[in-house]
Amino acid sequence: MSYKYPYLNTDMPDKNEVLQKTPNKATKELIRKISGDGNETYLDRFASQQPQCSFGLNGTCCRMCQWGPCRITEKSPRGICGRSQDDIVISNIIRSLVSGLAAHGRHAHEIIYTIKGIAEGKINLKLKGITRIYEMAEKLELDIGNKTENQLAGEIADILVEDLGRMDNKNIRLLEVFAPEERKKLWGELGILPRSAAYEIMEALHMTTLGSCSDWKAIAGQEKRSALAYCYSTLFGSSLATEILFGIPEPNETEVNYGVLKKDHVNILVHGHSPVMIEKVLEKINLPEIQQLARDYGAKGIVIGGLCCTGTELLARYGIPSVTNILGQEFVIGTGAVDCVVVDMQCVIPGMKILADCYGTQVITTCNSNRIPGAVHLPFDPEKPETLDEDAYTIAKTAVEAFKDRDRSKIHIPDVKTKAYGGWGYESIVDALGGLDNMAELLKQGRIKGIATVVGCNTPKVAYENNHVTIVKKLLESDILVLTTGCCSHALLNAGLCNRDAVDICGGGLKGVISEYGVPPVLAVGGCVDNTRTLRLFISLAEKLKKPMKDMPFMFVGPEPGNEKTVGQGLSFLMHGVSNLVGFPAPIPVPNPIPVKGSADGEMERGSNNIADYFGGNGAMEELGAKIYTEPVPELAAQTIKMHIKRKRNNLGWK
Ligand code: MSK
Repeated sequence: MSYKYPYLNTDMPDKNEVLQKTPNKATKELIRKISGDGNETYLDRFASQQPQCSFGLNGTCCRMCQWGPCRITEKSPRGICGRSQDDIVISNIIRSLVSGLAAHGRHAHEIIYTIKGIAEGKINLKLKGITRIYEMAEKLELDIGNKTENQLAGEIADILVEDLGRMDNKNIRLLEVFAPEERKKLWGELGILPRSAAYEIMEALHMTTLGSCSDWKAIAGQEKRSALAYCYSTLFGSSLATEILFGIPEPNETEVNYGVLKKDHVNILVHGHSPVMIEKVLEKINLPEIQQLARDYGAKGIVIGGLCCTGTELLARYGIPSVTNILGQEFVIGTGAVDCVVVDMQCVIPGMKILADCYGTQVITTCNSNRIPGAVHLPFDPEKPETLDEDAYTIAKTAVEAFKDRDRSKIHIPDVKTKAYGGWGYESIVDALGGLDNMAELLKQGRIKGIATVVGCNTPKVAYENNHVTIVKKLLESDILVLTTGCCSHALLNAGLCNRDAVDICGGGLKGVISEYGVPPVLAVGGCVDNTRTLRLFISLAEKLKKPMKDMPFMFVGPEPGNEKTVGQGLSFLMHGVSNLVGFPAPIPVPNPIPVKGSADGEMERGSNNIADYFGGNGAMEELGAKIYTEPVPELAAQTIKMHIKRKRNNLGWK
């Protein structure tokens, strides 16, 4: 059964449909187990929320002042203040976008201030990304002279801080040094070059508050400006700073999936996005006394498993097994085998703690922005790092101590483990595929028909992980190389697609590439901020082939959009001329087909509204050379992506 939403041209799945379609056998077992234990998950709460509000789904509810809420209908086409549907819809979207920008900005802030703390000798960590320090210093034209690596990193951090918070009318420095010339010129002509994350958030909220801007096109302009701030200040800022801090990732082989947990071990999960505190906690867990403590309590050892983007960061750097993503966080608690979850920031849902209480799992929060009632709280603050070592030790000890007190009678760990090859970065992809010249040639010859970055969250609105996995399998069959990050990467890692053995499902061209170069068909490139690695690759390949980005056979795919942060991910690529495909209609009224006036044979034409026409029609295409497609049915989504890539190749004269 599914929940019907005819005005969106789609359905949403109930628990039975998820059980039928979700690709991971372990997930099915755990959904049944948790229900059998009498506990609820997001699937039950999603059912209680049915039907979801049509105004919310269409983005036509305005809550940007205290006169409303106002809802747009045929009877009331304007809000109380006179605001139009277009103004309301675009304002809701930009507010989501800048929420995501704020989240990544806060993430960037923690990482960059950690670098500053290390450079000033206040934080007891060692910078590992020396190559990145020198590359950035050169790009930012710093005077290297006899400066130490820490001094240079400190100077780079200062520039990244300016990019987060600059108020005067100057460009984001990372945009100046990393964006393609052709795009910088275009953005300049469109008047959408951003100042900083903070300024653009301020301006977006300002423009959309009561009595401010009532020109939807001007708000759309601010949306594009904010998307560029998102991309270059917070994504590039976080990703590059993390590489300076912890080093550039190298591909490594490991095992992933729920079966990495062990009944007779202490099982600790790490969750969130910013792995600074956890880096220290790992150091403490490896201390002989903590290992001994685990044995004293009867455990045979300690297992660390990764959730969400902290999970993908640790997989990339240390080959630490990842387990699952945002919508799997309750399922893994339902194994009853998790002793402790250490969380930092973002994507930690309250339902996880509710279930943790049911299974006796300890939750430890480590970021002041992410408090959870009832959790042990030991925050990391890079500006007050004095207790970092001591707190990390307490976390390691508390996590191990949780093992001895827990009821172990409800444990069921699905026996599902998958071999995976993760930890790809910009440099390692280019090296593994024989250099940029060779990669460009592989694309031109059609051995790789195109590259899709398939990324992002999960949503309860499509059958869990089914869109991610189905779309990617179809793309591989058609010789489209896939790069992935974030929660999508957990689905693909667990499905065995980030493993060379998946070669058999690829088309002939891609099969040959995989066999020749020894790469897996899906390259897991890290957490959600690491989409910058893919963007750098797209930019470099377009430059190598002397083609504008908009002409290249590339696509951004977000099959299961969920978090507000996803809005900026897609728009970051759109701004570069890379079209998007999203797996569920955005909160924009769907342009439902309407009968052609006077047609006797039932002919239909595409419906229309300004915002859908801008993003999904000719507006963005004419301005940026890219548009957004929406398709919730995964088989049709894959078809759309293949057609898009084929069209690009035809226009380039490539077979
Ligand atoms: S964790 S932002 S649900 S990818 Fe980065 Fe996953 Fe999306 Fe959070």
